[in-house]
Amino acid sequence: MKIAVEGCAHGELDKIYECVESLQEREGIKIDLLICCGDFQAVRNNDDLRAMAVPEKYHNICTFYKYYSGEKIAPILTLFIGGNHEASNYLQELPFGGWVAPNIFYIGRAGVIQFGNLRLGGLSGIFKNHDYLQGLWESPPYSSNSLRSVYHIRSLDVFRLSQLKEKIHVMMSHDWPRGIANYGDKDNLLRRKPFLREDIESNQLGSPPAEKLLNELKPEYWFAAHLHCQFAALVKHGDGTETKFLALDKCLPKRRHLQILDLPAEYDGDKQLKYDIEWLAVLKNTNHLLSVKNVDCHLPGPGSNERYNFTPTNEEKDHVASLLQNLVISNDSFVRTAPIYKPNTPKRAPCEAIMNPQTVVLCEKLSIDDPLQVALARMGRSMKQPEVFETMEIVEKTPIKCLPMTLPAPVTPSDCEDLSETTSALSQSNSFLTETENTTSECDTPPQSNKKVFKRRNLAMYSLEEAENGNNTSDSLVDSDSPRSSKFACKSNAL
Ligand SMILES: [Mn+2]
Repeated sequence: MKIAVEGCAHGELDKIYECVESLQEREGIKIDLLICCGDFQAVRNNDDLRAMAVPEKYHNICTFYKYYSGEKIAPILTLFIGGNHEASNYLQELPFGGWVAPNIFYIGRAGVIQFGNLRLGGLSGIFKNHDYLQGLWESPPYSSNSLRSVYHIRSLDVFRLSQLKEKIHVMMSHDWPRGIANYGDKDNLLRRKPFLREDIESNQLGSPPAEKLLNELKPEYWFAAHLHCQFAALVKHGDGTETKFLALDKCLPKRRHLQILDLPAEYDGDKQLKYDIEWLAVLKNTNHLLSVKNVDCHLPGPGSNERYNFTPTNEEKDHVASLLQNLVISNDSFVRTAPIYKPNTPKRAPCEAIMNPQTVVLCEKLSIDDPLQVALARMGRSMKQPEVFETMEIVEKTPIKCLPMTLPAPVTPSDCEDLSETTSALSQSNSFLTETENTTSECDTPPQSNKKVFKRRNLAMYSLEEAENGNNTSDSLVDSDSPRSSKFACKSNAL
């Protein structure tokens, strides 16, 4: 089995697929799977651009929209996690993962998926200490605050991953696990990225929860992106196992953004994308721990009276397997829930959360809650029913707006002597990482009340919680005729 790993994609799917295809031709190989470590930018249309935390000058439609509309089909099965530059409104439709376009699969806020006999895990977003313990409270329309906090990693997702006991082969995070710089050629890294010195020396560089997961899960490989540079490390665990870590650059000419992984045939299996039973059982076991409050919440641990170990038992796994029947994730389940891109349409910040049938079906099967639906219900709002947009509806050939790039040469780890070019675009990548000020703009379509078609059986428990807090009426939590909560004026702070 051969896997291509990409660092930050930044919407450059055309370029990435070109790279992979030219590599296949040159080497006479077949790549089975492409994995992308965040900043994927699954931007479907102009509105989605306004749900992405980037400065206005980066509001570029790039190339994902072609794969969403059906104008192009991803030539290689593609799996990705979220980073800090995403169409967050779209990723929020799929908290437990799903197809964002035919042949392009998002792993979810956190998740584990199988490809053949290979088990891949992912953690989306980046770590920010001040949001780590918060509930999953964000929803469109985003404020200047929630536009950023929406992609900050939450403890619940990390807690869920830490319940896994079966071997994870490949793990992905967007930011690096904290401390990882100490396990590779740190001096070389500092020569290329001198501004990282202070953070590395004070052990502030990277994500503490990713570090914890790396030490607990001990995957064979860990891939990351975010810092826009290639860096390899080897972590030796106490039990004799090892994790090979590799961070990759973003997709730019002459940058080390793509890595081919050649795995033994024992991983091949059926080479189909499948749900992971242990992971789904963890989701089911921990569903009651979901909080959608904009406050810190704490998860159970040793010393409390309630259950705190949610590693599924064999019975729990068997039960989940019986609920799903078929584990293969069929490409057919992809649904277009938002309009395809049309040039020259105004960029309006998304006001409404769209219900994605992929999430509805999975939640129904497992009897788990869609966090976004619960967050909205708490405010007396409901999700917009998807208008299902037909395949190839009005597919027009649209001009590529991204800057033309020459085809970058794919690299291998042995290929890391020539480092001079890696610092050249430093200032550019720096500015991209910077979180900047926003301007406020009016959102002219208020959220509509929609008759709910899909019911969620566990919503009652949240209405109880709400009644205790004295907010709204419990009616408003179940149906949608009551006015929206005043907490979210129809005003959106966007870029
Ligand atoms: Mn990033």
